[in-house]
Amino acid sequence: MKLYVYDHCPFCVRSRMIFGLKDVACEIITLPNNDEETPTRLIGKKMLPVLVTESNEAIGESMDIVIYIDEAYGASVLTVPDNSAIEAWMEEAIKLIYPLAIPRWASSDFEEFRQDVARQYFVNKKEAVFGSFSCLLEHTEIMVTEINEKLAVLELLFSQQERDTGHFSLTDIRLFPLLRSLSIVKGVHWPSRVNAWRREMAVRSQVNLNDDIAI
Ligand SMILES: N[C@@H](CCC(=O)N[C@@H](CS)C(=O)NCC(=O)O)C(=O)O
Repeated sequence: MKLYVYDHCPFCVRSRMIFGLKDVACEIITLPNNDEETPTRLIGKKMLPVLVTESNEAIGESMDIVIYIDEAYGASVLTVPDNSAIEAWMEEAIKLIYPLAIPRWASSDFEEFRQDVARQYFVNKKEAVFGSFSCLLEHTEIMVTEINEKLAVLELLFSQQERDTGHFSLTDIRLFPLLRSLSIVKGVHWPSRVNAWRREMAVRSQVNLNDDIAI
C-alpha cells in the first residue's frame, strides 16, 4: 500500500495514525506541495491524503482511509463512541488552530516544501484564504491566550472521560491531528491530561508531534 501525504497536513495525519495504531505496513510518500499531477491522476483532484490499496484502489478521503484500514486489517481498534463535547470543542478551537499553525508550517522544514516553488505554492494558496501571514503572525499573542483558555476547557472534558488504552474513537482520530498542528506554536500551555494524551497518541500512532520545531 502507498499513502500519499504532506507532513504538515492534519487530514493526512488522521490517515497516518491508523497505520501506526494497528501496526499495519504502508509506504508513506510525501509529495511536493505543488505536485498537482499525482493526486489528480489518482483521485481526479489536487488533494491529499490518498491511499492506494493492495488491490490498487485509490481512496481520497482521510476518514474513509481510516475506516477502510480499521476494518480490513485485523481486529478493529476504533470501538469507542464519538465524544460530542470534544467534537464541539474542536469546531471552535479549529478557528484559532489553523490561523496559528498555517503561517508557521509555511516557514518550516517539511519535506513537501523542500523546493522554493512548492513552498511558494502553499503560501499563495493559503494567503488567498486566510490573509497575509505577517498579519496572522502579528495576532499570535492574542490567539495563543485564547487557545490556552480553550485547552483548559479540553482538560476539563478529559477529566470527565474514562480512557481505555488500546481502543480509540473517531473523535480521537480527529483530535490528535489538531493538537499536533498546534504543537508547532510556541507559548502554548499544555494542561497535564491533554499533554499526556497527545504524547501517548504520538507514540501509539507513530506520528511525531512538532514541539521540537515550534515557532
Ligand atoms: N476531505 C479531505 C480534506 C483533505 C484536505 O483538505 N487536504 C489538503 C491538505 S491539508 C489539501 O490537499 N489541499 C489542497 C492543497 O493543499 O493544494 C480529507 O479529509 O481527506
